[in-house]
Amino acid sequence: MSYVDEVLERVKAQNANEPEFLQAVDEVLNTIRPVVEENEEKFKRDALLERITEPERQIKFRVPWVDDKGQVQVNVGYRVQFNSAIGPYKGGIRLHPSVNIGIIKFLGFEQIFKNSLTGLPIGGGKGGSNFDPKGKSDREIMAFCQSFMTELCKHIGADTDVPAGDIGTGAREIGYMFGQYKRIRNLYEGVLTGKGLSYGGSLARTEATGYGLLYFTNEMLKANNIDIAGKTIAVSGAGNVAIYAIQKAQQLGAKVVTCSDSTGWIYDPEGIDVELLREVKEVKRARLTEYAAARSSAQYHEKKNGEHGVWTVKVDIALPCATQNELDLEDAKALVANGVIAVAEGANMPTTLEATKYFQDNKVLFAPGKASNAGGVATSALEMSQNSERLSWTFEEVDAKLQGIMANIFKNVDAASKKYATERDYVSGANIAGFLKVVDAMQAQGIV
Ligand code: NDP
Ligand code: 2IT
Repeated sequence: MSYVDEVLERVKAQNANEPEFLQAVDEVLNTIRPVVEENEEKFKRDALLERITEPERQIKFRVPWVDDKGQVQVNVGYRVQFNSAIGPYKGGIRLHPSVNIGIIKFLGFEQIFKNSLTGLPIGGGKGGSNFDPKGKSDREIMAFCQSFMTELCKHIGADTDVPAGDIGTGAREIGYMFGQYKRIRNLYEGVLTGKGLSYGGSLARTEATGYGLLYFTNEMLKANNIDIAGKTIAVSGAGNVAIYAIQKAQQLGAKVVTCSDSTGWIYDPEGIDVELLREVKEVKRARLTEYAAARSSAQYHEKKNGEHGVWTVKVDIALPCATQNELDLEDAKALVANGVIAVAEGANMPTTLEATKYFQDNKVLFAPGKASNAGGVATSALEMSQNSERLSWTFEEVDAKLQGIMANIFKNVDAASKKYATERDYVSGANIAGFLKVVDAMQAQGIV
């Protein structure tokens, strides 16, 4: 049995109840085979793959808080510090009722390679809680965030581990967490990114993941002689990544006709009104029914079990920006039958392994999230740099750096796919390019 297969079996046996983590490991280990085979003996002796698939540290803690009725609620908090070979742990905090250790481990594992691809000195980590922010008052959100940080602050720091936003964690939550960190640790430092502009946040961090997704998509299309202008796009999600993906797609001359949230989806053949969407989602924190009510061209579809939503619409490009495994084989077949030419992941692992393979087999250009959504964490690293030098750069400076980083990621992913896999296999390209730097650093640092 090959070394990769041995480790895959071991990881499956040891993490049997963590399907998302197994899925992420399966994809990465299977695509880095050519590099592992070149170094099989050394990697095996050094247990390199065993080490890279085992988090350096996992923290699990109780998060008690008092709701508006005076009732005490208890959630579970997590931080997985996966790999610090190339820099302090870096990755977001997810607040969603579905959160469990397997989901946080999958996200932390993906983050190792994504962060490596940015070319910036950041290791991989992720955190979160099964807390559900939906329907909570501002005071309840603050109570939760303060309790969460009261424990988490013992384990993080500007040079140790720097959390940020993810599903359910935006500027409001980061603000409450930052306040509590500063209060307990008595340190004003860049311990979190995605901060407000008045207390150390970076311009363009809010937009960065969505904008970066479009910069990457555009690079991929240009390399294949395709113009994004005039193309029709389906976006899923209606959160931070989706909103700024829609905005940048429109700035590049494309037309985005869909978006979705956890309860329904919109088809708007005139093109999504992004300002209205921001008002509904960022300001009112309301459902997409409010978007449809305010816009006559929009059709609202309630989400039903087994219904395939935005992926049934005929489009040239699909950008899944909501959550993991939201695009399955049936969706992929529908998109291909409708003539889709490119799929780029804004979310983390939104496409199932079977759907990814179907796209690749059908010559659809496919950009994996760890490359195409890396603009968010890259700009977080730029926020860390600004905090360290106690300066703030202009929007244009940050945006220009983000564009350069995304173009560079595409160049490296493309080159790695050509060198080690097949041309246009950007999944293999991303995993290999991300892996090479981390492995080099791990080997240089000895058995740790
Ligand atoms: P938000 O919380 O801002 O938005 C998430 C969106 O997806 C919301 O519209 C939400 O619906 C919808 N959604 C969430 N979970 C589900 C679900 N289980 N089923 C259906 N819809 C769902 O999160 P982000 O935009 O920040 O994150 C979206 C994705 O992008 C995630 O996979 C995240 O890990 C990834 N990502 C985020 C980055 C960032 O910088 N924020 C960076 C890189 C990747 P509703 O409005 O009803 O809540
Ligand atoms: O998945 C991700 O890359 C993020 N949620 C952003 C992480 C970060 O540290 O900015």
